[in-house]
Amino acid sequence: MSQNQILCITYFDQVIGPSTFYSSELLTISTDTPDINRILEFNEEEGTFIFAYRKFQTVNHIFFIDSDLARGGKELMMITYMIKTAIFKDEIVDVFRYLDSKGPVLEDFASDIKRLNELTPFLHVKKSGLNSDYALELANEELKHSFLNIFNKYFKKLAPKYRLETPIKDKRLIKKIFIIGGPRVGKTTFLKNIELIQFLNIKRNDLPSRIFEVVIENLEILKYDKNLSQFECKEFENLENCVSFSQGFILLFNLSDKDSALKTKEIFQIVDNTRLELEADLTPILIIGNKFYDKEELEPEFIYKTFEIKELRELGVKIKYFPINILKEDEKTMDALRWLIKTIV
Ligand SMILES: Nc1nc2c(ncn2[C@@H]2O[C@H](COP(=O)(O)OP(=O)(O)O)[C@@H](O)[C@H]2O)c(=O)[nH]1
Ligand SMILES: [Mg+2]
Repeated sequence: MSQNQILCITYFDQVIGPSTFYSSELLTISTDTPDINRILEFNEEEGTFIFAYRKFQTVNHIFFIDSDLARGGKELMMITYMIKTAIFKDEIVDVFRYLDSKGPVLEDFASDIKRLNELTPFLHVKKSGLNSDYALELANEELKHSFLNIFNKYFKKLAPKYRLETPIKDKRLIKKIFIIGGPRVGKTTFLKNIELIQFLNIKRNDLPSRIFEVVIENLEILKYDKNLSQFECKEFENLENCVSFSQGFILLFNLSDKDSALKTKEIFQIVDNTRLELEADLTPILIIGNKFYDKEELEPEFIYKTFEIKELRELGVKIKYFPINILKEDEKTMDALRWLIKTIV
């Protein structure tokens, strides 16, 4: 089976915690796969859910097996099927629909696993201190054989009949939302925090919010040099290309620091001048004043004036200002992002 698909079974070991029971491929940091064990740590309800994670999109089924040996009388297990995809809107919808449709297959798979008699006693064999990638390696031949029979049967059922594999994206189709701001205003913190919020929200299961999560993956900090003469993003080393492929901007500054607002505006002005030279339309702009400390905050009037919010709005630009402590106010952060994404999607 191709590397673009992985089927993985995890369980909650009473001694070690979340552990891999078996996987079609060893999951390491370098595989770019989500931390499945962490998913299991945060979820203890039976059910099927989809989780979008950078390069992998996953469908997961959590289930219990009755067991006299387990604390609470139940073993906790999870089946995860993931497909590697690029992160652009249209394809992602297809992949999600596909994963969504595979929920019942995961449920049948779980029923078959539950019928493996030797499984629950085996889950309680002490495995700590033993060096193995998967718990299954320590099982007897009979359990291994019967488990792998089921595993392979369902892996086949899950595999797409047609190629879902995403080709290398044409650079011209790349769309970016750039985070722009002066030094130490919280750009990295903002990005990291959004990833975390997304992770903790994995239970929200409707298709629009999944697409929303995926759009988040197009966020990127626009890099610049000290003199503001050189700009680059992951794909492009000049400002013209970065701007050409932008679909929105997030302007970030420190809400207690006037100079920080002016610096962010200065940087954005260079970006916008390039946009004007390219005769491109101005894409939506989200402005976030990051509330850092308990210090006094800049007046909204100053911010409106600095960023020319009123004038731009009159020109038909979608632009909105939100004061937020990006480190603490997750809900507000997501509301602001939701506003931006709604104007784009
Ligand atoms: N108290 C507080 N500190 C923050 C906040 N946002 C960022 N920081 C801190 O400010 C520093 C600069 O943040 P960073 O994200 O690296 O800024 P960047 O240079 O714009 O990427 C770091 O030490 C962060 O921990 C915030 O909302 N509140
Ligand atoms: Mg940074």
